[in-house]
Amino acid sequence: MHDRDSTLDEAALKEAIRQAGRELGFAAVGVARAEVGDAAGELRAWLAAGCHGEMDYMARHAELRADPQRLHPGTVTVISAAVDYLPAVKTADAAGQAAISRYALGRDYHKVVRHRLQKLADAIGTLAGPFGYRVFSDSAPVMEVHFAEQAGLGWRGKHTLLLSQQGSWRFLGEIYCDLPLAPDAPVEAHCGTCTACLDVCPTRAITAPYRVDARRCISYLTIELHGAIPEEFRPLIGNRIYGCDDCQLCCPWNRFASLGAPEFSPRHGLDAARLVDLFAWTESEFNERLAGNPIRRIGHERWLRNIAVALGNAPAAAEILEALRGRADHPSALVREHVGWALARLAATSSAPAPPA
Ligand code: B12
Ligand code: SF4
Ligand code: SF4
Repeated sequence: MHDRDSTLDEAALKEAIRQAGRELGFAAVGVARAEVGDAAGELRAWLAAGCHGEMDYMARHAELRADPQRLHPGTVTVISAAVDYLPAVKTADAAGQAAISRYALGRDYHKVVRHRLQKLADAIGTLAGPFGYRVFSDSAPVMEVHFAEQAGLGWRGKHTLLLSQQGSWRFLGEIYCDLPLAPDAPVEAHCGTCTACLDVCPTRAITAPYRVDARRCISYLTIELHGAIPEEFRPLIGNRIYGCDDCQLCCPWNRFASLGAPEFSPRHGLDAARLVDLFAWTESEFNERLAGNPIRRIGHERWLRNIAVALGNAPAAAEILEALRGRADHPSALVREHVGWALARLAATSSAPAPPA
């Protein structure tokens, strides 16, 4: 294994790592054994049921996900870390306003979290001497929620996300390493009899406590899915054009959440943007304005697809009809089809008889 320059004992080293994590702005840092146990079987069952939809990488890398040593040889310990991201946002309730998931309003977390983890790994190297490691944040087949739970960072909420008494608005990241640190103890779960997240989900994607069928989840439909959004879900998507926060917004524990780092604050007024304005962005405006933001990954075509659906769910105002008609001849068949759907829906809803007074 590695040589230790330091005289720190195991417990003192772990405390020093936690302290270094706090200094780097992590909300929590904990240690887990690099073993996935029963979670591997549950992952396989979820895949066998087809819940991953078109996310082929989930099936392709299942064995690496279930076996940390295969992903990074020599790994015996997972240092799990959480970063708060909740931005102070304006509400997206006004008619014609776009709803973008809170995690995607500012800088891309993949880079921010991995950069911070690299600094934590450097600090650990100073404390413990040279060691073998690799850092991740949603960047490789790693069972992030499982390790965070095992490391005592919180419990798994019924919505499947990691939840703690400080809420769930947290990104997760890990350091796989060869330091034989003693694992922390998992914390007790505090969902109790609450089922708010299951009840509130607009598309009934939380099909049972602790199980999300991604094919029904608005986050999957607006971010991961490449082709047409199934028609049954379009009216339920409302004005959500990128991701969905509903199962977290309703969670009672999120009343105790802290605001996140300034990097995650909304850019370009994305927390209060109008659908018609975002729909008017050209491809180069999309690429320029969203440089460094996670939304850029879906590309301009899917951006227009998503906004077309939201416009179809908005009130049939003249400027909305005009914006949709302006994209009716878009070169992409995907965009044209969603624009056609939106125009037909607005025509049907605006000609429907008004309800009796
Ligand atoms: C694939 C993925 C998705 C998919 C699938 C989500 C899912 N729940 O599986 C989609 C695109 C839908 C998605 C959406 C979102 N995601 Co996501 N996603 C991931 C990813 C890459 C893998 C998750 C995974 O392994 N899923 C596979 C299934 C099998 O795992 P699981 O649902 O956790 O199931 C476990 C248990 O619940 C149990 N289980 C499964 N079925 C059953 C059934 C029963 C009956 C029981 C008892 C148990 C059980 O076994 C499983 C294995 O332990 C992780 C990053 C990572 N590498 O881990 C981020 C991650 C989970 N996502 C994250 C976020 C922020 C989101 C969104 C909030 C984004 C948004 N605002 O739109 C939503 C939330 C939706 C939700 N309620 O899950 C964060 C969550 C942070 C946190 N606090 O936990 C992560 C950790 C990324 C990160 N690094 O921060 N995501
Ligand atoms: S993110 Fe939205 S659609 Fe997905 S499970 Fe949560 S509430 Fe349901
Ligand atoms: S809404 Fe209720 S059931 Fe869902 S994660 Fe939060 S506490 Fe648990």
